[in-house]
Amino acid sequence: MTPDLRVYVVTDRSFRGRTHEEVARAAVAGGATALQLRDKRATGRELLLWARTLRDLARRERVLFVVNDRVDVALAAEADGAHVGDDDLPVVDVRRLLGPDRVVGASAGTVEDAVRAEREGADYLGVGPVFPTGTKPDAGAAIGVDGLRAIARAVRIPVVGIGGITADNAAEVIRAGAAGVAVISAVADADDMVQATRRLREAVDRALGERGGARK
Ligand code: TZP
Ligand code: MG
Repeated sequence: MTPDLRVYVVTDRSFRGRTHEEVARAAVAGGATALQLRDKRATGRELLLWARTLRDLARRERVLFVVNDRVDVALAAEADGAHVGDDDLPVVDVRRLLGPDRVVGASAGTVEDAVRAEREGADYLGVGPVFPTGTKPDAGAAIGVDGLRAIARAVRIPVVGIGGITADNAAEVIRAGAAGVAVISAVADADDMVQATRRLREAVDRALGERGGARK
């Protein structure tokens, strides 16, 4: 399946006391096309409960749902897939565990990482940080839209930009070759999360339209 990654909202409990469910509901109401459950502090048991809640919501609303880091939780919750990075199981093992039909996402900050993840069986890449971000202190230096463009050109699978993306710079990310934008604080820390998601969706759809419908 080719996932719709246009507006990919990563839930986070670090903003304004909002829960994963509150962020996810607002995101879907505003037009998010994909949800990722991300929580570095939760126990496996807690994560599974949230994963089931978000999985139900995502199914009802027909958006993609993936679990960050934890392939076991993704499987137990029957999520659509999992997203892994350098500290998690290698993509090749995640693919083996999830099988051919679930979605495997991988983080990549360099062309080399990206090409390897594609070869190992990733369905899409989260590429960044595109812009500086305070949300992930260990994310490394921003690669800019030029870094993103180089990665998007080097692989055939779709890439989403992540890191410091807002409705104001989302179009640049799409113009650099991304299939969508992944955001945390632009939604989770917004005064109005629904409206913030809607603005992202409008910016992405407009930029994709101008690019000529090339939705890799
Ligand atoms: N991976 C690279 S940057 C980042 C992650 C998880 C944080 C993105 O958060 P924000 O608030 O959208 O910059
Ligand atoms: Mg991870």
